[in-house]
Amino acid sequence: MIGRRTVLLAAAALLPAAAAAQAPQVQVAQPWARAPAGAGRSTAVYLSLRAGGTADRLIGVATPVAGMAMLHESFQDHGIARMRMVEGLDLPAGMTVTLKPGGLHIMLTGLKQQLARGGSFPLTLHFANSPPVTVTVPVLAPGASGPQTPG
Ligand SMILES: [Cu+2]
Repeated sequence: MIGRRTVLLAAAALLPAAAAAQAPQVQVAQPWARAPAGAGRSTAVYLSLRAGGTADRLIGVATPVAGMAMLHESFQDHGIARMRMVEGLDLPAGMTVTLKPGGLHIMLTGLKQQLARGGSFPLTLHFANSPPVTVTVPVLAPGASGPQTPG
C-alpha cells in the first residue's frame, strides 16, 4: 500500500510540469456543424482557432464519423458558389481565425453515421507546432448559421 501511494503522489507532482512543457497551444472554440439536409452524406464544421504567443498552422483534421475530413474554402466563381480544398491554415500569434458559413470550413464527406440535430461527434485538429486538439462538435439544424442561433 505504501509503495502504491508513493507512486500516485509522484505522478500528481509531475502533472503541472508536463502541462507547462506542452506549450504552444492552439485554443479551439465554438465548434459546430450543420446536420446534413435529408439523406446527405456530407456536411461542414465551423469553429474558431486562436494560436497563443507563437504563430501556428492548422495542417490536418480527422473525425471517426466521416470517410474524409478536409479544410475547404467557399468562393464565388462568376456568381456561382464553389468550394476548393485548402492545404493548411496559418494562425497568426494571438489572433482568432474563424471558420464560418460562406468562407473557410471543415468539409466532412462520406459520413459513416447519421449526424442528427442535437447529437455531437469528436473532431481532432492537427497543428504544425502544437499538440493535436480534440473537440466535441454539436450538430445544429440543417439551416443553422451558428451556435447562438436556436438550433
Ligand atoms: Cu466544402
